[in-house]
Amino acid sequence: MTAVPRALPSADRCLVMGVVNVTPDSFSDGGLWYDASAAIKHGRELVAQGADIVDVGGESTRPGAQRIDAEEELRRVIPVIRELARAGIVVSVDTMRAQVAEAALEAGAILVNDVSGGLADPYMPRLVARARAPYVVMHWRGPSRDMNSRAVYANVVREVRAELAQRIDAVTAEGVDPSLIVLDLGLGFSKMPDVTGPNAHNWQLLAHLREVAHIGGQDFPVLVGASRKRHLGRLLAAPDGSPRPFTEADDATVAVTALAAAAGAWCVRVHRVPANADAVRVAAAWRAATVNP
Ligand code: PMM
Repeated sequence: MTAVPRALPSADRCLVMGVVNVTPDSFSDGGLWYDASAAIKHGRELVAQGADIVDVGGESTRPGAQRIDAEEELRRVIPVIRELARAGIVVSVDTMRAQVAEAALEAGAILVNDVSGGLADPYMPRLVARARAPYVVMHWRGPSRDMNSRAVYANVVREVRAELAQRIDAVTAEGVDPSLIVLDLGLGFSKMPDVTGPNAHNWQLLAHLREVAHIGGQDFPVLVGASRKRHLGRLLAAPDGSPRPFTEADDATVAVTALAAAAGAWCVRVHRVPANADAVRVAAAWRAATVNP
């Protein structure tokens, strides 16, 4: 593969990454964009609505999900990535496989979003290093099928930070340029959805996102993937305790986006773009006025 020097996408505000799950079974939008032409149309729509990046994934990571094989993953994502990239759209590929990342970069993706942070496929960091691609390293403790059993922390902020620091060491040892690394808190991945108390893992990480990403004296850019996740459904539960369905958690996602962007997040990964695109602009104005009163 040709090594193209790439830079991290950036703007004077938090970026918005719109999600296109080319899957029959993703948590919140499984089946909607399973057909390539529907996925391409949706990707274009997300950009028209204000997305800076379109994240294309072919494998569901919902709790309990089983893995699909590489051929099926390639079949799902490559035609979609090729077409969106051809239209000039900044595309990221959501994959844990080096083989899929390599084909996606060749098809025009510019960023590799690896929810396993290089743990699922030992070849991934080297591939990313050779391609000089921006690399999202998410906090991950193991496959989705049994991730809830790994959601055990004495201090979630300290432990996630330490585990991300280990991943940074591991991937940079394979040649990944630290200036192309984005960290992700891994919301919902081996994290309990509690609203308060010691198991409010997602909320504790969100409230300390800058601290989690301050590693080795460097402030790494942070990607926040809170959209429609279980901790929002739990927060917004009905009086009888039944969680709010994920399709009715988009307003809460926007609230998280505003707070995360105001706290300095680099990017938010969201399913519904328009209100989130507004929220990052609100946060940018808020931050600018804080810096220049
Ligand atoms: N969440 C999902 C999939 N990919 N990638 C990153 N970097 N961060 C996330 O939090 C994340 C991700 C699962 O959500 P979905 O199936 O609803 O898209």
